[in-house]
Amino acid sequence: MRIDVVSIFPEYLAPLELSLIGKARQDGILDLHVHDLRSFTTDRHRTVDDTPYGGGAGMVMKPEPWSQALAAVAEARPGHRGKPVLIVPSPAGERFTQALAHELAGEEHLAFACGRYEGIDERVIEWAGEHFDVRPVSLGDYVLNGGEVAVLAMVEAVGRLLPGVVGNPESLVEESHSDGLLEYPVYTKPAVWRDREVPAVLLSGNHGKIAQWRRHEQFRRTSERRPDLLEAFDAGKLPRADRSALQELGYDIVDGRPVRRPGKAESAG
Ligand code: 6GU
Repeated sequence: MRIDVVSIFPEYLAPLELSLIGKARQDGILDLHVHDLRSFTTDRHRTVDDTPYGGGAGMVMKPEPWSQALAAVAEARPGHRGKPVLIVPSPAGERFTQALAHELAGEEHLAFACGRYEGIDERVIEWAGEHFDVRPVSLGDYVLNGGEVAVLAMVEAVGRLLPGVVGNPESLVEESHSDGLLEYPVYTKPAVWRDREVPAVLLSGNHGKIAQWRRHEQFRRTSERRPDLLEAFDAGKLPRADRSALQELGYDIVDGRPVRRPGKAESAG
């Protein structure tokens, strides 16, 4: 996969040389290029921003350096079919999810346009549609100073899904959000630490029981921390053990979705 990132702070992307993503680049799995937006300016001061039409606080990124940078990125694309995807990190974008990470991991070429200040002149986003499949994307409902930190998160989430990046692909199967539930809690040695014991079932050697306990913990955690996820969970054709786990946690299955049983107080455990 090829990835191009355009930013006025290319140094912000330095962590992409580390760890698994850094290794993926060395191994030739990820061909990542970071571009300095200012190198596409033509004035002496390398200006990238100006005051907003209509007034208001802050500055807006000028269209010309962006169009030059994005045209160069669109040119550089490794000769293939279709438009590359241009991700525009923005709190006003669609939500970044594991599903979107999987979708993007299937692309040959991704580009990221890191805005700063109050954002990029909207005409650039419109024009870019001629060369890219443009997707404004948000990490969540909070505001960052610019797209760089969001790009670090998205490149890591996408990059680790590329074949050969994560050593044991099974790690990708049993993790939070891979099946719409949060992950179960994990423990390692010692079996007793500061008077706290590892749940006995995990020491039992009974793999059926362990799998059942872990599944129950996934439902319990998701119910406690992310009831929105549990209510959206496809409970249509669950095995009997899963149905009773949901029952125990106070959920009925209605039209294939878990629905909190009314009137029942939070049950213990
Ligand atoms: Cl993707 N960008 C910025 N600037 N702020 C954000 C964000 C993205 N996601 C949440 N807040």
